[in-house]
Amino acid sequence: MLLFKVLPFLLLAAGGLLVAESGSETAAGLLPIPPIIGGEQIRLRIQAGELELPMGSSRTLGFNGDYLGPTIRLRRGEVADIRLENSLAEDTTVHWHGLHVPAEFDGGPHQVIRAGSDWNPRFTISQPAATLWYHPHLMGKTAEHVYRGLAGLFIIDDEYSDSLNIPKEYGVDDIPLILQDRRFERDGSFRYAPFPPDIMHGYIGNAVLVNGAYEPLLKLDRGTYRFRLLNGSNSSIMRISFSSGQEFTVIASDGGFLPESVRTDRIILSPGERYEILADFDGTEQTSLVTEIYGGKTYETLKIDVTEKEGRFYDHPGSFRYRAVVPDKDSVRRSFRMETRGMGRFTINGRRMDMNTVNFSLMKNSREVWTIENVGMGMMNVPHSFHVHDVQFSVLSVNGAPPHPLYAGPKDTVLLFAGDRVEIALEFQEYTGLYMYHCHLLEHEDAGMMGQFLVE
Ligand SMILES: [Cu+2]
Repeated sequence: MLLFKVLPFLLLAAGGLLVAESGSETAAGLLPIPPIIGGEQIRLRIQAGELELPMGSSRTLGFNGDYLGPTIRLRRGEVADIRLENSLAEDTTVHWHGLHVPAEFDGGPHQVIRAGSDWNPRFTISQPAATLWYHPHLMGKTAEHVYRGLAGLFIIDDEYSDSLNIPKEYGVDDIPLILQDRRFERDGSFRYAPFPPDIMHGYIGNAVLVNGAYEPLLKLDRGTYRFRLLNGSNSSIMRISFSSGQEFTVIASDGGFLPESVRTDRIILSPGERYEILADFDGTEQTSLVTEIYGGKTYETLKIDVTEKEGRFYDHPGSFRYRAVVPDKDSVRRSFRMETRGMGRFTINGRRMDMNTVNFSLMKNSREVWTIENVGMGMMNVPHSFHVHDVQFSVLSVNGAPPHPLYAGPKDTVLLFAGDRVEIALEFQEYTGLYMYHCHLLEHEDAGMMGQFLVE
């Protein structure tokens, strides 16, 4: 299931690939690192901007800047007090993806931040160390707002992550990588203008940006580096590796550290998923981070130059503390059929998202077992990713077998190719209210592949 299936995947790219073949002398600069923001009050201004890239300039959106946003960083136990100012001429929302938050502050489609107004969510961080993120979630507009640049990382630290002997210096040996494909037009800009096939297959790009930059350079001393990877694309499923073919160690998934680290030379991230990896760079070499888009092309996304300077090497931990969600005998079972019923009709259990319909209710302080199935046939054979708000869940099985070790840790988003069936265990604690579940391929989500549940 974590290998790419060889499926005919019709990619209808509008326009051609207009990015000049890049040699070693591209004008690209150093990898930008989003600044850290934290403390007692966090201010985020949602604003319009312009992103300059080697191919041209694009009209974009950002938090406190032209494109993307700062990395929010808080500790478990701290209060997140966030003042968002929407300076746009249109409504939006901001959702805290992967965070356990009160429903009223979840930032889903019901918590609209009107054009020109403020929103002040306030909640206590009560979950383990993890790499999470934030992005808009306005009904029918999520894809466009994220595409234009509204996204940022949200890092949580705790005593356990402090105690680990792993790279921790943000931007130095602990490096955030937000990967996003974008479709550049003939004029060198990107914009969000989907045609009906783009809804079916996702708004797939013809170049991949890292932290909002095109083929940037990362200069490293010899040593061990930690990368926090987010697939921030709208719909592209990405397979990530190094051009050298070197192996690395995966230490964390969506919601925090894995029970056992995983040694591999490639990982797949569907939109919204995160992994943290440790990679050793020994000797002077040039390598790059390679991104292969499912059904699309392969890109050398980030150039990595290793200098002769001796940095620090770390042993890669073999296991971590992780408390899985274990169903009990009272656990309610539910099933979710993700189904494409024709062009633009994306359903879960036969229904499209309706703001006025609560799809089901469940009890606070209960555990449940959900079975999710991608019911895909023929032309409707497309991947989906299933995301649940408020909780980190445990994957019990994939197609009847125990999950791959990469899916054995805390998750909030899972990838399902056509025909796949995934069983997850969830625990709903502390908060009541209305939360979303949906496909995280944003074109599918906006086309209705979403529902809402009420915790009572
Ligand atoms: Cu989908």
